[in-house]
Amino acid sequence: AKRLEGKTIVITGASSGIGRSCAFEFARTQPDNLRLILTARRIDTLRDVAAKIRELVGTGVQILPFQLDVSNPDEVGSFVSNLPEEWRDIDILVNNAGLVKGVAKAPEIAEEDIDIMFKTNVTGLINMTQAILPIFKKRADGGAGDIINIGSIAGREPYAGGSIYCATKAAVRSFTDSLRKELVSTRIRIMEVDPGQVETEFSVVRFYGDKAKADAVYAGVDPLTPDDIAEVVVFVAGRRENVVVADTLIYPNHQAGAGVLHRKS
Ligand code: NDP
Ligand code: 8X3
Repeated sequence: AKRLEGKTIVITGASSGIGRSCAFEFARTQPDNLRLILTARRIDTLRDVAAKIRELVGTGVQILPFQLDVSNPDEVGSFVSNLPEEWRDIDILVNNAGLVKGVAKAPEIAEEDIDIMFKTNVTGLINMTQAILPIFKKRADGGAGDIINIGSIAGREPYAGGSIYCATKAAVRSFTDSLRKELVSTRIRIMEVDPGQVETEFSVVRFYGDKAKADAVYAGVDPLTPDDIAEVVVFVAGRRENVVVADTLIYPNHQAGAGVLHRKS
């Protein structure tokens, strides 16, 4: 826990699911001295998350809710310069914002769905990384800081009805691995956390708000909770500086691949 003391952490997609849980878990682990910059499109929801964290841990954790659409390159480009000065010395970036739209198969995939998945999951994550890296690179030893990218089992095992989403997560994986190699002479750590099935708003978003369809995804199975993934994210961030947990894959017990789930009938 001491290792996270005084850190400034940016989480994208902190209004829901895994990102939201990461905010709580960082705060719970380091309640005395931490700065959390919580970003997403829904600023009111971020303010609620911030209030709940303050209720739980008090004011040792400073929280800045900040509206940011990672799919908008201009917003990402001005993100750091729009932060209050004392919030700009970022130590950890959790690139979590992401989404899936639909289960359509080619040639029926809507152009706008293709576009939003790539803009958010791939270009957004790359733009965030490029926005923050200059801060890391100014530090001693060639630079220091952590980037934790949320990938997915879907980036390792593509499945029918998920071609675009799977392609975006495979792109995250390639970008992450290249980046780690580019930065090998620095103290900057590039880490990827790949969840299997986690019950969040993910499926509600996939089915365009249809809650019944989303619930059916989790019927008869026992998915991970977003807190399960947050524990791993905070664990990798909390290792001593010479330890890089480069890559992890986390399944619920009934899962053994993308869509390979034991379902109680
Ligand atoms: P949720 O839908 O619960 O959360 C997604 C978060 O991303 C929300 O906070 C949302 O906030 C944010 N977001 C979406 N688009 C943007 C955008 N353009 N700019 C900024 N923030 C955005 O889903 P999860 O918590 O499950 O998803 C988090 C990550 O985990 C994603 O990258 C997802 O691909 C990955 N993942 C999820 C798995 C699962 O089974 N649930 C499994 C493997 C990986 P807002 O709408 O307010 O902008
Ligand atoms: C989410 C996991 O397999 O439901 O990234 O697409 S999957």
